[in-house]
Amino acid sequence: MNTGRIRVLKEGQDGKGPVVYWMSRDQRVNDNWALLYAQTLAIERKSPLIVVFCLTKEFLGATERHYVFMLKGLRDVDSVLGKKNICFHLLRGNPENELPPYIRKNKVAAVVSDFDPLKIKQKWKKAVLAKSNVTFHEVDTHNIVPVWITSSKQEYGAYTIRPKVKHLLPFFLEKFPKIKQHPFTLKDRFKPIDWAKVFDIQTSKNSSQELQWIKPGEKAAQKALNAFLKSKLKTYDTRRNNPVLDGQSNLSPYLHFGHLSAQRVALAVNQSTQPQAIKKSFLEELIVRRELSDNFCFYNSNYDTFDAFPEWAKKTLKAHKKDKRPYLYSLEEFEQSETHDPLWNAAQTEMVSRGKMHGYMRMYWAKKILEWTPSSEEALKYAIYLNDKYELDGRDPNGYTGIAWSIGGLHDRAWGERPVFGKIRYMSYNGCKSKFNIKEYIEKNSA
Ligand code: FAD
Ligand code: FO1
Repeated sequence: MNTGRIRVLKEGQDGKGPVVYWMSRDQRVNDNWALLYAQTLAIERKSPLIVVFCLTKEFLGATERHYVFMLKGLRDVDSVLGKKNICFHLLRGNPENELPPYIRKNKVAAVVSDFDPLKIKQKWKKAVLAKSNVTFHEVDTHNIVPVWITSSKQEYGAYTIRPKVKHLLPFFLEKFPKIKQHPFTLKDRFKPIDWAKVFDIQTSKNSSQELQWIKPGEKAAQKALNAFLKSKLKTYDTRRNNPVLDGQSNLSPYLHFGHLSAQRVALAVNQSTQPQAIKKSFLEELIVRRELSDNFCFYNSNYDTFDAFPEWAKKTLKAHKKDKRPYLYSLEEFEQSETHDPLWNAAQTEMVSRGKMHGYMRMYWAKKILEWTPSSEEALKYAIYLNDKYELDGRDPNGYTGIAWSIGGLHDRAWGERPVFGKIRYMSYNGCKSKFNIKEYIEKNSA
């Protein structure tokens, strides 16, 4: 594996015990560079290997439907690891409280963690590092090109990061080795996880929270990828921006929870027999746009605030701060799809009921929140709150970046000046009407 993916966060004195992979973002066994690297360290040390996941009570507004999806994926991880003689341990509570005592008690030899640019994760990691002096490595197994390799600074936009990623892809878009049957066994067997109990504690009985259209876990993710390659990749470019067609891949929940590796998707798309131009349009989103989001969140810790907007955008939004808004809605009215605009209401309803708003509508949805709230700061807060509460792929760098793009012109350029938006790119109901059958979209997504 290309060792550029690994960062040494701490060189400590190694314990005699097992190597631990602290799993968080990339919740899968296959195609996981952090797990592969942890196994290499464990085999070198002739140590057992344990995967540890810290299950927190809440996470950035996640609701029951998100926890059910995630926990079902983790239950699969537990059973697949068991067959490889790798233990899976679920700690309850915040990593900063749970991990340091766990590391001490089990005389952990070394810890490998996966990479996540979100502030909450950086905070967890910093706190755990401060309280434990064991060797600690970090592996970016979410991006194809590790964030710190692609660029050492926040990029202006797709046009500046694209050549950097393209140049580095040949060194990182490599095949995945398989996880080995682990040769060293943990002496004192831990008792198996009582998953029924975990679900009881974390979720209430009403399984209505469970989404019917998408199954969680690594196997389901692989199936969804195969189905996409077989029947949807070829029309992706022409259908992906039409919200009444099911033209997108629907892979984002799997990528968000790490049930599927973007590298696996890219390798599979490259191997497909589709023409280059078709592959290119999908890979632009999957690689350039997605890795641009991690670049933004990693290098700009204000990623969920007005401060992260480009200077030109802050200036123009301030200049139009006092403009009269054509409509004003409260967070409740937005949340209940109670605006005057049936198209916007349909997008909100799609997100609440299905847990996944169509990508094209997310831009319109966020931009109208800017237009119908007293300030861009308030619009940002509302958009993030709703996006993280309802999107299955929410609570993700792609979300903070997509919202900052829509409301704050991030990674975009200035457009013709107009009330409220200033030079921020505008989207209108009539613009949508000229692009797709909004009547059909509204009917399909009415509460
Ligand atoms: P496809 O069109 O099939 O794309 C495949 C993959 O490419 C996606 O899964 C994603 O990983 C990546 N991708 C596609 N479009 C983008 C994009 N614009 N930016 C970054 N990566 C992209 N994406 C999330 O994952 N979580 C979010 O919370 C989220 N919130 C958004 C909010 C707003 C206001 C906007 C404008 C965009 C948001 N996006 C978010 C980005 C994009 O809309 C979704 O990634 C996409 O719709 C997911 O559906 P899909 O996997 O079927 O997409
Ligand atoms: N990561 C964890 O390490 N522990 C959790 O309990 C946890 C809960 C959780 C709930 C919803 C959700 O969307 C993500 C959650 N994550 C959790 C983080 C997730 O694995 C991703 O790392 C980030 O959300 C994406 O950057």
